[in-house]
Amino acid sequence: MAADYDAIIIGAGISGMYQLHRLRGLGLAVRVFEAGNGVGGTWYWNRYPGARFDSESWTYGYSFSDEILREWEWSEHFAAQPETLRYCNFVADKLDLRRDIEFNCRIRAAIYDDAAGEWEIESEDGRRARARFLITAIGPLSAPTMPSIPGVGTFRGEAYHTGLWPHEPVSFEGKRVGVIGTGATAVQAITEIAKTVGQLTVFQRTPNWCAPLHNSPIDAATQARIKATYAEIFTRCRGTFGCFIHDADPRKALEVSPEEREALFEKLYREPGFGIWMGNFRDVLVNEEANATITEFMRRKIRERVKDPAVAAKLIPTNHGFGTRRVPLESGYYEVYNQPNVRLVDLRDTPIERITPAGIKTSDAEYELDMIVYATGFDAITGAFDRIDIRGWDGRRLRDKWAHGPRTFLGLQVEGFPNLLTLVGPHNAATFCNIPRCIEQNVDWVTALIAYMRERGFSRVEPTPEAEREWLEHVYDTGRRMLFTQVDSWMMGINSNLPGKNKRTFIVYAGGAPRYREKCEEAVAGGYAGFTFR
Ligand code: NA7
Repeated sequence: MAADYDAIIIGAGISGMYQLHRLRGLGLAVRVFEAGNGVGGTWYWNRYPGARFDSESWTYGYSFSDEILREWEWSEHFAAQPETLRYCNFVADKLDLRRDIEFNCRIRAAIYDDAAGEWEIESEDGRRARARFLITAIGPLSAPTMPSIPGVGTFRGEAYHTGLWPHEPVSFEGKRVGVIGTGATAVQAITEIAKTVGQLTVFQRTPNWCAPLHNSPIDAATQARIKATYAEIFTRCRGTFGCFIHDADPRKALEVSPEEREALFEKLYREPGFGIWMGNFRDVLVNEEANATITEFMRRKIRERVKDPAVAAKLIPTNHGFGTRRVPLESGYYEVYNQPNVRLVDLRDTPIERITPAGIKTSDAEYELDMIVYATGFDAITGAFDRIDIRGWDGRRLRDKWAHGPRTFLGLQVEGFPNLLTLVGPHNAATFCNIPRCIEQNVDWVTALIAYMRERGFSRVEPTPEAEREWLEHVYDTGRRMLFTQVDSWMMGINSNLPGKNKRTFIVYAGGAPRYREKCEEAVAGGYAGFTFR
């Protein structure tokens, strides 16, 4: 049976949309399969209150189209989810993408047919399709996980996971709302919910170091300046570690005077965005002593902002330094705890025992609630892959191959899985990036590879075992120096709600986007060194 398409893309988020556009440009027949009822991926699913960028909007949008850059106007420096979803739809309209996207179609399995040299995918509702290339654009944080707490299904009130938020408005007015989790999502949601809630109870297991976002509207003059300087903005992003506009300060925290140190910390705390994380002294994320200086500064800030010292103490992380877990950016998060109708339950003192029909029961009390918001995160990076039965030649399962941690070459291909291309896959720089910047690089690279194969009449590409081994070593070598690898978080593959996810595993690439890009370019310059073609 002949293949239905040249390429199948799973997912119509930021990466799937751009990949579709680029492959169309090569004249390929492409079909995108998307579980949601619309484009946007992360921005389609994460409709929870307060969801917004932590990247500057004008660094986040696609850079490849002058027309899109010219026509689209971000209204705020850090756009909220509804605006970002509108942006995704604007791009889909502009590029006429929808005619090649099948919506409401969740892929269950993808099997490589070695004899035909084709992938066959099957959706949950039994639809099937075949193509030579299979491109996963399934997102790094797209497999939501519910807490493994007894009784989760028994609660009689409203219950929502932030990553599966309803499309209809949800009201908190006059309600007793409980939020489980205090990660980046929860910090945004809690701050917004607190504005209208009757009574809010936050169930916190591990506090995080949160820093001010300082969002603001973009005025006309700034809008004009942004549009006139897009080229420079993107060039700057390309040069920084995580493709953010912020770049590490060339000085080391331990080499300057305490006053100079304080001055930079204070400046960064007052400035918008991730500067305090990505634009800090260059040793704070790799040297414990340097890290202790910014950690102490952040501790002071929490104490200053939270009136009740006992509550402040609970909000101060004690098991990790600043920036060693994903830093939530906030817009008045700490002040929420000064409201009389907000209380903080520290699960380290009183763990949750069960969810009951009426609310949440901890070891010392039962909290009656009208609504529970699960801000409990995702099965990060590999989770979306694990949820699809992906089988390469000889029927080998990707899930099995990655059972003890992912193995890839460049985070884009896997030995034993020919013609499978994994955008934003594990060990890919896009996992630690102002993501569209890395997505464009991923997609451009994949597109060039496919063009190369067509020119030369190759039908099959796969990395060599040696290339995969060397990449794994490189991922570990570059990651090891970072302090975050010594801390439990989703960035290290930890998820307390899933069996087997309690051991730290390298799943991201922390060598920095510029180095990653170099590695990708090196492979190309060497005639796609590390890959075998047929
Ligand atoms: P995160 O950062 O994984 O946060 C999940 C939160 O939920 C975190 O505070 C967890 O505490 C908490 N959690 C998870 N399971 C439980 C149980 N069983 N009991 C109590 N508390 C629990 O996910 P987010 O959605 O906030 O952010 C994900 C990324 O999305 C974010 O980094 C952005 O880049 C976008 P824990 O820390 O495990 O103790």
